[in-house]
Amino acid sequence: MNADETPTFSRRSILKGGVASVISTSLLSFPYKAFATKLVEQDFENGTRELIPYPQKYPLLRITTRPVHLETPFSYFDQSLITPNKAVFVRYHLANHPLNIDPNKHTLTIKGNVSKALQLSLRDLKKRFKPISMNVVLQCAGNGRALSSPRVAGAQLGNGSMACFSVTGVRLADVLKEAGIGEGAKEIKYRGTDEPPLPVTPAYIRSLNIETALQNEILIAWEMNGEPLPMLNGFPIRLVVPGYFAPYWMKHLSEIEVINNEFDGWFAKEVYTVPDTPDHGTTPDNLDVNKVPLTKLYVRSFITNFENGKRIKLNKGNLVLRGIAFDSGSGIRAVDVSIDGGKNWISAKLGKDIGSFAFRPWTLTISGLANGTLTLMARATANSGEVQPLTQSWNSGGYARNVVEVVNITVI
Ligand SMILES: Nc1nc2c(c(=O)[nH]1)N[C@H]1C(S)=C(S)[C@@H](COP(=O)(O)O)O[C@H]1N2
Ligand SMILES: [Mo]
Repeated sequence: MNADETPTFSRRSILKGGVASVISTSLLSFPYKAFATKLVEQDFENGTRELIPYPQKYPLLRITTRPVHLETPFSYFDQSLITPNKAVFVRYHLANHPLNIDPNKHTLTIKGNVSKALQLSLRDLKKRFKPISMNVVLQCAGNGRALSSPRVAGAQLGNGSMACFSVTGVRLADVLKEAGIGEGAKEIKYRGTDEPPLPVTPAYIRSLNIETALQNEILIAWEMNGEPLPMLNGFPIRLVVPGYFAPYWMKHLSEIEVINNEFDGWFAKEVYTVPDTPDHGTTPDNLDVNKVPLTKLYVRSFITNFENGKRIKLNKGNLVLRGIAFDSGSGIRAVDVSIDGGKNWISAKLGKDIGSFAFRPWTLTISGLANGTLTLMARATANSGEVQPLTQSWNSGGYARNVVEVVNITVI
């Protein structure tokens, strides 16, 4: 981490000041060229976003202010495989999310069908369980929603609601085993310290079945990229569910209850579901279909060094393409690239593997190109055999987009 990554304010001042009072001060540096502008144009209708600085964050694309909802400018993904903490997107459902948590007072309660209920401080977690670090991809279920066709309601997200970073924490399984899961337990139901703003608003509560919850890679994490979690990304602890969509990754985790039934709360049963059809799609005139919860990430890939509509010059006659790919944890087997809109495909060279739950970088250099328009596409295949589709199935939530994205560029 270089010098300009050092926060120019103390954690204490952020927490005390709250988000609203510090937003107007220019505390943040602008180390990246993309941030020289105040507006970012994205390639979909009504895609212009303001870049807004928040505490512990570079200026990010504003989606909403209350709750705070920010996206990472896409150009960022070309600058480093690991997303710096300051660049990681932010999303909340409810306006009353915490702005101030004392890490010495915050506790995690484990209760319900357990032989020994626990109340653990951050210190207890660090002291009593074995810490694990791994690289993971966090992706919002609605990442790319604004590209849905026909358009759908909900936060109009480009593809900046994803990130890859390292996390450090302890295994959820170790903590659950310490509490002792009782007979007949079916799920864990868990929440953070966010409070619903109105009595009629459902709290943000999620659940996972016990079998999944006991998987080794699920962590209760306190560190991101070697530093405490930024406030807006879940300080002081969040659940990390590698390979699963972000709604499972509870921020400010405060309570886990072991239950003997299936939790049917609003945020578990009503949202984050997709049609129970083979491609998980339907049509706008057929919304009355059975739904299944969205769980694991779908395989995706992106070209990161060109955005749609750009006019570019070749580098010594060469076109150099760079990008990333990820899936739900089987790892990336191949990325194939087309420059002619999908007629011909060329294998890209996969870069360093930093973990099967992380972004996998890839590159491809194509030489001897003439001037003109190129239709670029990247298509990833996971080790599981899952391949990105060439056409996107549609669902009313705009969830789980993973179609091969098209990037048109003109060589001049
Ligand atoms: N406590 C809490 N955790 C939460 C949410 C929330 O609203 N409250 N939103 C979830 C969703 S839908 C997303 S996309 C991710 C966003 O994580 P980030 O803000 O660290 O990017 O947090 C998840 N965990
Ligand atoms: Mo999300």
